[in-house]
Amino acid sequence: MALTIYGSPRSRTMRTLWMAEECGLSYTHIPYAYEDPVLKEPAFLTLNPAGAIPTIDDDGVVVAESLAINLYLAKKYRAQGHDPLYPREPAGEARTWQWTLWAQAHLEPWVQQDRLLEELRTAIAAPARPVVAQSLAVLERTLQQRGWLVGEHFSVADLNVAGVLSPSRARTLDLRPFPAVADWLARCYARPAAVAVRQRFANWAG
Ligand SMILES: N[C@@H](CCC(=O)N[C@@H](CS)C(=O)NCC(=O)O)C(=O)O
Repeated sequence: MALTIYGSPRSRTMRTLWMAEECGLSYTHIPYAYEDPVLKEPAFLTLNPAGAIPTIDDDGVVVAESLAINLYLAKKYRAQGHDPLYPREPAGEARTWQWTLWAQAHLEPWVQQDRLLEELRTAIAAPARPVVAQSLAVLERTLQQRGWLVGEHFSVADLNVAGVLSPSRARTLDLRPFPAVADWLARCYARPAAVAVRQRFANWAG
């Protein structure tokens, strides 16, 4: 098994590093930063035509888009055994996609910290607040009913949504009206794999 993960931990690649840790995978890490010109060179564009990180190459299977990568890794490497990260049944799988696509469509655009969007973010900060609150309320209602998003234990659905709602992003939000979200987020980030990977890359400057 030869897995290569491209992308700086100070980017969405952190989610993929977290998933690799959850799966207990060993990998080669090529920590390109998002502004590295190499991302727009032909060799990298062959891997990912969007010229973005994270991107992985798993024995020739090249996948981009952080949340798609995580679904792939969870399905391939942790769909079996105790507390699988990927559900075995179509219903659980559908709910996993549901949460993943929801996070990408309804959460990420409003909480992302893309430097290129700095000015725009400042301009939309006030109008974005109620939209974020609306999405957090969706999550709150769900997590008041259940401990984890899909099934009875932590899964890729939790990782993908918590990855979008990373601690640095969550710090910018007022989570007091959303205690179940705050509790769930704390449980996600207290997982040994989350703690380990965040500690490993805590002082990453790239
Ligand atoms: N939706 C994509 C976004 C990928 C993305 O925009 N990555 C940033 C770094 S976090 C990047 O590589 N930016 C450089 C660029 O797009 O030119 C994902 O979740 O992977």
